[in-house]
Amino acid sequence: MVLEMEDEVVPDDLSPEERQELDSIRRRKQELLQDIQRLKDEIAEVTSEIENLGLTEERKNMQRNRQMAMGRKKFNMDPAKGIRFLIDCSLLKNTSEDIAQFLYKGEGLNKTAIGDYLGERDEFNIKVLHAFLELHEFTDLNLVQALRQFLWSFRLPGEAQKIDRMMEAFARRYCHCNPGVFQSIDTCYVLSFAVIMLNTSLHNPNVKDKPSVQKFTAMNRGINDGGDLPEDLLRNLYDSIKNEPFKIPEDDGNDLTHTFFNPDREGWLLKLGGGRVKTWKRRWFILTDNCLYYFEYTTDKEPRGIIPLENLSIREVEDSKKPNCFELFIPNHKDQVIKACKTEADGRVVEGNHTFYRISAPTAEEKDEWIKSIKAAISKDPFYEMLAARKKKVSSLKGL
Ligand code: 4IP
Repeated sequence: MVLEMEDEVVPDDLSPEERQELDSIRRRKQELLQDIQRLKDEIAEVTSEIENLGLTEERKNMQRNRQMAMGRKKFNMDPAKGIRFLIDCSLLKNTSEDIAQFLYKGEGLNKTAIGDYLGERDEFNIKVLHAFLELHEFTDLNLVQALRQFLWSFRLPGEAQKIDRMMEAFARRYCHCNPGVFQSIDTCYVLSFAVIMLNTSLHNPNVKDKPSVQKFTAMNRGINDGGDLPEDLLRNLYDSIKNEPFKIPEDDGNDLTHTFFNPDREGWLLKLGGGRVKTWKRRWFILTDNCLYYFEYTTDKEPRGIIPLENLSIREVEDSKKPNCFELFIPNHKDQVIKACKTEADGRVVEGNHTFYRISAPTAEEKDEWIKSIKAAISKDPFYEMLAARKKKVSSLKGL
């Protein structure tokens, strides 16, 4: 845009000085008009830059949101990969605090995946677990209220060792927020399990024998480092659970009254046949519902055999032909046939004839994992041994 000078009427009778003065005024006016034009142009330029800036910022935001959504999806399928992806996209800092915050917020995250990540044995995951618990505020909550909050923030994994780590971290945090309530972290840990089991006993329809409050208090005698916990405290916890069962995330038909009793594992193993000529067969094993199933192929609908684990024990054994062996047997009944069934080649289902099942795993690690999972299934209650050890610890302090 060009600015034009207005037409002016100039009198004829101006003196030379006045004319000079008038010229100088005109020049100044012209300069001013040019300055204004320059400023207007500059303003237009800056405005357009700001608008463009807004657009790129918006585009960047959109990209960030897309990556975030992708990271959440990845996390739900494979937690470690999802976290890696978000760190690579600079959407998460590689610190236990930042990751814990992300899991605690839990926006768009599957709570089973959160539980799996937090339960991992890796040193860094354990750090995240502790940072995650720091975010939980348990001050002045009773143990049941704190457990409700904790168990709602993710889904407890089925594996006993993972649960052990998570409950230990919970107990530590609870005691930190509520000093003086329990003599030790172990006491808090043991009582937390007692409460979770009480929840199962009271609300699982398969449990016929519902414990009374007297039984609950009697069962927890001596757990406060050898001493008793106040009866009021136990009674309150009992009433709270009785009136309202624990609510856990994602109702996929597996609530907390079942979660603890379904350790799952599947994989290829070698099994020694039960016939006169012993042959090793590669079978696909599935451990579920306290039974060991084996299949010829992973895609088979019907198992070749089913071994109920009730009354069986498991031990590691050496075999001259195969590595990483373990055996299922009936304790103290060496020659008794194990109750099991198998499908004959012609499709008939018959009783098994093994007095022991010898199994070989592909690696030592897998052998250990299988033994651990089968032990957990056999004891029905995967925490039995874990808890027994702690109980022994907290009760043995009596008299010290
Ligand atoms: C068979 O050997 C297989 O090892 C069977 O395993 C086994 O049944 C048979 O034991 C054994 O004789 P051959 O195939 O060399 O004949 P699978 O059923 O997995 O194929 P188990 O009881 O181990 O399932 P007997 O005791 O059923 O004969």
